[in-house]
Amino acid sequence: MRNTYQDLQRSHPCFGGVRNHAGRIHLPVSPGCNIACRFCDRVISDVEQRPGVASAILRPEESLEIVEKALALCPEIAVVGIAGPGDTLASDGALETFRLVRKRFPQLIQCMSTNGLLLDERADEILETGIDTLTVTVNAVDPKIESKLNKYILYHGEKIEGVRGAEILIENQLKGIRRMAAAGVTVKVNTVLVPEVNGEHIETVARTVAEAGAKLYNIIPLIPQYELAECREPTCPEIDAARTAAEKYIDVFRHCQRCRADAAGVPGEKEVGAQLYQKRLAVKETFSHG
Ligand code: CLF
Ligand code: SF4
Repeated sequence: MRNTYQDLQRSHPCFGGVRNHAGRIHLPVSPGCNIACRFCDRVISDVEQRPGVASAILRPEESLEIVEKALALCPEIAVVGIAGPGDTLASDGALETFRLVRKRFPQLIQCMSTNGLLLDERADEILETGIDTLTVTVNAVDPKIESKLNKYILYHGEKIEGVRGAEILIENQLKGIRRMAAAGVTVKVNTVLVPEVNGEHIETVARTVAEAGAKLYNIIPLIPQYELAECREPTCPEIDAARTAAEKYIDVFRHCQRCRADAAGVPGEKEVGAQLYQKRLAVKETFSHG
């Protein structure tokens, strides 16, 4: 039986309206990515090809010992999340890890994050792992806007650029959200707010994902880097306005810490990742799909 949204508001640090002081550990088992967000430093997605960086990626079987140590260091940890550094469905590490963790630590809530390109396609496998919570990063539901945030997708062996790639991405994200929500998984949607690009579009995204079955919405301010290095970070009033617009349709999460893909501890309160992972992920500002 999966945890309900009501349970999760008490027990999951990213699904409560008020801070609940619960902890989470991220297991960095997903190196590669299958889309090209314009704000994502490609160092992160190319991680697989770089020997110096690959050592920071865990193998699924190594995760168990890490979780064990994390629980000893931080007993508040209630959630095992996988949020990168690439996409959780672009390779098999995340689903394999969830299966192993479920057997050894059945008490922990399992939380997966994805860009959603393969969500519908891999839904049965995901549901079989027993995850409780899912986050899908949906930055736009209009392909023209999405194409300004995403350069291309790699889909079934093909590189599909621009608006066409964005159309497929959005369609798959929404189909996937509907399917997972209908199966009883609590779905959160993250949107990276880039004022010049999707600033006026937040309300539409929030309404659309709520209609698809998402329960919670999280607006993540852009970290200006890579191709969007010239864009500005949203101001506090802009973030507030976006949250207010979204809140007409869906609950809004307000305590996001933009966690690293190898974070561990209580978000914003206690961080034990550095003690846990001998080498932190060799990436700059890690974008977590959290
Ligand atoms: Fe991690 Fe994300 Fe699960 Fe939370 S983080 S995979 S939902 S357990 Fe949380 Fe961190 Fe914000 Fe993410 S504070 S970046 S929303
Ligand atoms: Fe992939 Fe995430 Fe980077 Fe986008 S932000 S390219 S989904 S790793």
